[in-house]
Amino acid sequence: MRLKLKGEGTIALILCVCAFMAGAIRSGEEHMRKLPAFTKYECAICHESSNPQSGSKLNLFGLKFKANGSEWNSALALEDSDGDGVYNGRELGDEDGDGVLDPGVSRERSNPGDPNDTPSSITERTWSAIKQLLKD
Ligand SMILES: [Ca+2]
Ligand SMILES: [Ca+2]
Repeated sequence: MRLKLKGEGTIALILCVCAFMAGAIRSGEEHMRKLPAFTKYECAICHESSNPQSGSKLNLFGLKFKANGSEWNSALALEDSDGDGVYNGRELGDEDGDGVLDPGVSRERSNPGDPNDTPSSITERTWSAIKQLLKD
């Protein structure tokens, strides 16, 4: 009988943990949907990990987004949260922060929470590939 109670207690604990994690994931998705774009980087826009667990650390943009009430607006668009020299609106593809992607933009240009990822770094790689093709 005692073992059965332990088993039931374990199952109840697992169900509580699963429900808590599902709530945390749903909460993260609600926040993500407030951004103008999130299809390329998803959770890594705000978290240090692309597959964050409950309690996962926020990156520099995630901290600013949270401090801004988890709202995307022109003030946040004009900041450069990760300090890479490219403001958040440029990186997320919504330069004026009105929540609508810039013309011709279908997803994030780069990650506003990653100082090593900028639109220009993509261009450099593209140019490098073009130069390599011209050499051949
Ligand atoms: Ca930036
Ligand atoms: Ca960046």
